[in-house]
Amino acid sequence: MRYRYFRGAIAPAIIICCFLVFSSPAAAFVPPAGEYYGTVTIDGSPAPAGTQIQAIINGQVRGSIVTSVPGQYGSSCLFATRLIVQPTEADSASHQPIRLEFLINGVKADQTMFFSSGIRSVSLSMHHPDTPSPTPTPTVTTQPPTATPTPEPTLKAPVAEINGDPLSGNAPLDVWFRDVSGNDPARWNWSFGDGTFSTEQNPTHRYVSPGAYTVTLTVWNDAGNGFTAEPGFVRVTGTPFLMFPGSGRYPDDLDGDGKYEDLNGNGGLDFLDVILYFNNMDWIAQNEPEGIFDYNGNGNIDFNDLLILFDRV
Ligand SMILES: [Ca+2]
Ligand SMILES: [Ca+2]
Ligand SMILES: [Ca+2]
Repeated sequence: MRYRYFRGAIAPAIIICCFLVFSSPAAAFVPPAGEYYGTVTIDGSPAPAGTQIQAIINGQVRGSIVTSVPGQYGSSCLFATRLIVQPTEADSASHQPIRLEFLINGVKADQTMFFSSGIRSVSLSMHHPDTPSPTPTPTVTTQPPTATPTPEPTLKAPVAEINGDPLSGNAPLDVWFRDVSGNDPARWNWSFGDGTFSTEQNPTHRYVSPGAYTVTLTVWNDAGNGFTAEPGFVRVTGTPFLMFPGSGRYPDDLDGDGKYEDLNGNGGLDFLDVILYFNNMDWIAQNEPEGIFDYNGNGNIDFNDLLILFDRV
């Protein structure tokens, strides 16, 4: 009876065990650990101390470190704590290069590389997506190991749109124009409505005469162009801003305080400006926007203004 039981159940079990033992393959090669260190940034700023960095192979965590100083994980020092990455036997079973990814506080880092043993410096960065995402948790993504390349975003023709500041005021009026076009234009052509133009993206322009100005912007990129025209976009009031008699340039406000001291517009404050002021005091009062030459702010052009200008030379 015992023998029959042996033959019926135990003997096949022993045979299966022996088969399993002798048929299992030799242990696969496990590469030595890699040790990583370097800089780490989040959205372009140094990652704060306490940031968790995880090394991911085949969707599994194979190493982890928490930073102790801002913007840096591990270091090259001999005894420093580094991010130790230890692939498993299964990771190396395919005999293919081992793909290594990183998570920074649970969010995928910008860098992906092949694993290598030994000490290695790798600068890591991570950018949160523009759309608000749920609080990142330090769980492992279940992405397949081979990352599929994201398709290139297709470029669209730009849609022109403009802004500016200020859009009204007395002459001379300095307006800072801003390009707020959609679809990433690469070239710009502004027309300020007074016969002047600019190819800067965000130009500043000085209006010298009262009026309502139509501002246009043409934009280009590799996919096409866009155009917008804004009638009456800039409204300039007050007295026209003029060049001084015999001067070929507009006066200038050298320090941006709203008072114009470079009367001949040669880029500096000098005795010629004082002489020009002295010779044209009546003319200024009658022709120019008075306030910008009224240095003492008493409401008229007087000798005290002249002395103030003289003192500054
Ligand atoms: Ca000034
Ligand atoms: Ca001058
Ligand atoms: Ca005055």
